[in-house]
Amino acid sequence: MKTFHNPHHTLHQGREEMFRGRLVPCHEVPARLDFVLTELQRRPLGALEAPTVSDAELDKAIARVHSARYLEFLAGAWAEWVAMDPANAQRDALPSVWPLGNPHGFRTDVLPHNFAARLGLFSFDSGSPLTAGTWAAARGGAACALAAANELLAGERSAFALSRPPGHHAGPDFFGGYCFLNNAAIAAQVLRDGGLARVAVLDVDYHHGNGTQTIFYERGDVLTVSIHGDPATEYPFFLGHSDERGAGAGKGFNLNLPLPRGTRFDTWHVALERALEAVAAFKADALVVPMGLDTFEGDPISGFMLKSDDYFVVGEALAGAGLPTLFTFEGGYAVDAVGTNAVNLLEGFNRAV
Ligand code: SP5
Ligand code: ZN
Repeated sequence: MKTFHNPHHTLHQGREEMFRGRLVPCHEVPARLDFVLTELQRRPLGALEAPTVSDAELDKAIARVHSARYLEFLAGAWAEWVAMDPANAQRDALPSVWPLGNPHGFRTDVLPHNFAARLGLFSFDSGSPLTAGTWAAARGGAACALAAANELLAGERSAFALSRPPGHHAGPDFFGGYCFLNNAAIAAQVLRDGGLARVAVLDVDYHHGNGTQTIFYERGDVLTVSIHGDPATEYPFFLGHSDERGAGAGKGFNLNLPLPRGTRFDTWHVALERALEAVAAFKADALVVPMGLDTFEGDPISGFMLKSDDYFVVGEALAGAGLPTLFTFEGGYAVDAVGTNAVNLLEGFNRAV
């Protein structure tokens, strides 16, 4: 399994995130990726390289998933933030005002001139600082997703897009949950555009993959499945319930398997089997796995109880789907365990293929 890692990831380095009225140190830190890299050097799974894709190909792949006005905003956000106040160069941009839901609510069709207003328009939380290097880092991550998808299209059994910031909370035109570009969705769409008729996404991060669900909600060609902490109590709260089954042409092609905080591996594994049954019934041509390791018992912001050895079993079970499989790197905030847990899962997959 080839790994494409993002050499630009350290350009995104948020300082603080808003949490219950306080600014607390960011959980989503560069060391997360470094721990995975170190573990991959210790236990190699295959070649480890930076992606080499053309700017044109990359722009095209990103624009298949995200709206033009969102991408324009993201690309220019830092310059605008600093233009508001030169002192902003020393601070991360965090939104503080949002247009609440339509219909008959605030308008989202008219772009405000005020940058702070647009920062809110294109986001859904104040926990995801946008920094000087966020765009470059996120773009480097999308390049990893694209390169990994190309790898599958060339006939490889698997590939790993190792990048941060993560992606699965980012929607067509919003960031949040530490995510800016939805790497898993970009990969899934590249696979579709490369000729695969049906692509399944099986999200195993602790948090519901709301961005990915939203991107594909009305489509029948991409199945989205997510196993996650019950949104009644867990972030992102406002999506991820079991009655969300898709809409229009996508009706029946979204499956949410929420589990209560405190869930242990035996119960989680039953949900994984259900998820894999849905993938099999869909007759997918490829599988994309947004791989979050925040299901780990030691995770500081999550509530499942998986142990490091359990990830071997998760990888094996995913391999059992028998599909070309692409992994992205999502959450996992027990920083010194995230390398072990990620490579355990991928090694479990490799052993079983
Ligand atoms: C990709 C991903 O896993 N995103 C998760 C985003 C979760 N954001 C909300 C986290 C709340 C953090 N709680 C801070 C506790 C401080 N003691
Ligand atoms: Zn997560």
